[in-house]
Amino acid sequence: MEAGTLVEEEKEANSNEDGIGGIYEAEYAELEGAIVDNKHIGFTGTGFVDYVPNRPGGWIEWTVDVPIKGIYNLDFRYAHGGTDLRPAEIKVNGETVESELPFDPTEAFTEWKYTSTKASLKAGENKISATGIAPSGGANIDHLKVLMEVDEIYEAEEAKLEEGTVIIDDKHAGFNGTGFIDFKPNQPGSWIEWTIDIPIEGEYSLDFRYAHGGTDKRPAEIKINDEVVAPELAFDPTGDFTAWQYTSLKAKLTVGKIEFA
Ligand SMILES: [Ca+2]
Ligand SMILES: [Ca+2]
Ligand SMILES: [Ca+2]
Ligand SMILES: [Ca+2]
Repeated sequence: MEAGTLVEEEKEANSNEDGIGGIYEAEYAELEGAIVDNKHIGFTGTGFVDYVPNRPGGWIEWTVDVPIKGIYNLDFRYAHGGTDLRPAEIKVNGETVESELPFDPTEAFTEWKYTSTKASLKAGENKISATGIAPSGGANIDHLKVLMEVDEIYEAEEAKLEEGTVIIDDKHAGFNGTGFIDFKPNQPGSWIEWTIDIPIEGEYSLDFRYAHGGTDKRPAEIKINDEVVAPELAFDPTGDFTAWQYTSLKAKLTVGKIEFA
């Protein structure tokens, strides 16, 4: 099972996707040597920031609030319809984390792409800035996405198992780790229980990797800390015992035990 990404976390700043963090629009950030515009389509929020005038030194500074300390991806969504390079200096809380992050041409001012770096953020408010350093300043910036990925794999063969109702096997290729669990004998009621650690409470995606070469349906009941969160999660045929697929659900996690019966 993959205890995937934290999907949602309540916070006031903007929207959120696939991780701890969120999207911070450039047009709501603090600006110097830059203006808010909306004349090129495709942006999120209400517009984008254009470094105006086109010369080095303009900056955008976001205040980013994250719930826990850690390494975060900083993804800057931008467009640059010119042909020159428009790198920016990225600072976090006054320290340079990337002296020349590339913001290369995207072919059109309506073609938005991400350029990314990583930085350590502290819990609470962080100031993140992008200063245009090219002779013509920076690219047009739509938003900053700040995301800490929580992506852990928990092997079934290392989980807690009920003796006599499951076996650890490795006879079908394609598994991760050292093998897989086969519910054996084939009867209802046996279970796998994972204990998982998450950095922060929230809604996570739980992805179970499985194979089922038969034609019958093999749903499972999913419990978290003894509470049923999915009475019948589908584990439909995958066509072959070596054809591994994911079946997924989203659930709120605090600290965890995941039972699979
Ligand atoms: Ca400009
Ligand atoms: Ca925007
Ligand atoms: Ca495995
Ligand atoms: Ca079986």
